[in-house]
Amino acid sequence: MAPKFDRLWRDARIATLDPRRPGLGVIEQGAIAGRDGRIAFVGAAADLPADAQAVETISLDGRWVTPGLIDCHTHIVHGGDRAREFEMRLAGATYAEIAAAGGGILSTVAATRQASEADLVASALSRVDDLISEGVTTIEVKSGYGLTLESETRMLRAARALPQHRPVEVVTTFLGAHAFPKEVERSAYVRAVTEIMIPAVSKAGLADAVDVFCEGIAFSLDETRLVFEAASRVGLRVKAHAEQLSHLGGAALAASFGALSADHLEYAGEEDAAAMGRAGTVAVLLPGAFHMLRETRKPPVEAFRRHAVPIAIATDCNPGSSPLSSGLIAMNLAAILFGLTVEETIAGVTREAARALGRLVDIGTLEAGKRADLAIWDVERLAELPYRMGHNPLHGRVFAGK
Ligand code: DI6
Ligand code: FE
Repeated sequence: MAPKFDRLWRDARIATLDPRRPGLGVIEQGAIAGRDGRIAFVGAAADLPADAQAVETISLDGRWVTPGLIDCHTHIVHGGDRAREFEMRLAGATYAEIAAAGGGILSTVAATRQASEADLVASALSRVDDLISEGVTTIEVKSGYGLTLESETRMLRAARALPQHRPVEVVTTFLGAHAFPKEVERSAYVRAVTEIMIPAVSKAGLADAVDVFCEGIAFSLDETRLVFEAASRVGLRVKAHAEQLSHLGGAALAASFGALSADHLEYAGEEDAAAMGRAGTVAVLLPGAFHMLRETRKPPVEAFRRHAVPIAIATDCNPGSSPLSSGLIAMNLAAILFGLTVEETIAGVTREAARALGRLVDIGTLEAGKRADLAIWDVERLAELPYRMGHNPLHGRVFAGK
């Protein structure tokens, strides 16, 4: 019987990212077929069964196709913005002065606590639309601007509601351990996170993983360990904001818990890279935050390569340190500021970002059986994706075959 497809894309140049093929897994003169939202065929057009039929056949006129992009680290759900604080920083104010004037993470906490779930969804959607317009099909969203059980779960519910409004997959992360709320004593807050919030969020099925901001100005290494232990008790995978502003050891600790990823990593070193390589923990680089904070210390990319640490790139879209809602600009910044190759930048927002979310079985590459999430690009060379700044070459975007 002739194979029946819902849709067939022909005359495509395909970067499959299939790890069984070299480099980006390129197929020239390729074809992709979708059925029931999944990829039913991907390969050379010449290998398509001669009697294959599709309800709809689309010629891509030689355009490039990549997997739909994946933004694996965002704080896209939050109340308010910090434009006033940005103005103060440009006028020379220090972080401490801004915090004393009510700024910083806690000002976003105040704005987020005041926002209803509908407010949070509405404000997030404009940023989600920015990402979607550049071919993003999966977005990770963290909580962490509520810092009470009620407001953290409201953030997670808002994140989980986004796919009701847009064709996109959302993966949620509980980040109650982002900052210490003013009204609670430090150890009491750690207990609230580990004994109340993590079990409750897990029971409600609202989080896919647990994250900690492990930093001198946030959670100590010992506090981070307590949070990881609580996550492990309820069977949730962990990840960490680690070695962003100083070296505390969060990346190696995360690796010892089999973390999905360690993120930021400007102050990480050879030993951290070795531990991450052994554990299969992905290095998620966030060049938007590096840029906005005028950081000069760069993540140890050479060490990650030496220890075969997978490298992903994300926007870290948040109102303070990275008000960035462009995956393409994140790719450009990672190439220019951190020295990633074109192949690394493309793998970093597709295959390796899927790996960082524990979703590589289903997304991140173009292989038969995976969800049919495609980004179709009006470019001659894939290098144009990280090369051009402020130009959007997306021709089409397919989410789950549509
Ligand atoms: N690291 C960051 O750069 C952001 N969060 C984090 O853990 C900062 C978030 C903010 O400033 O609102
Ligand atoms: Fe972050």
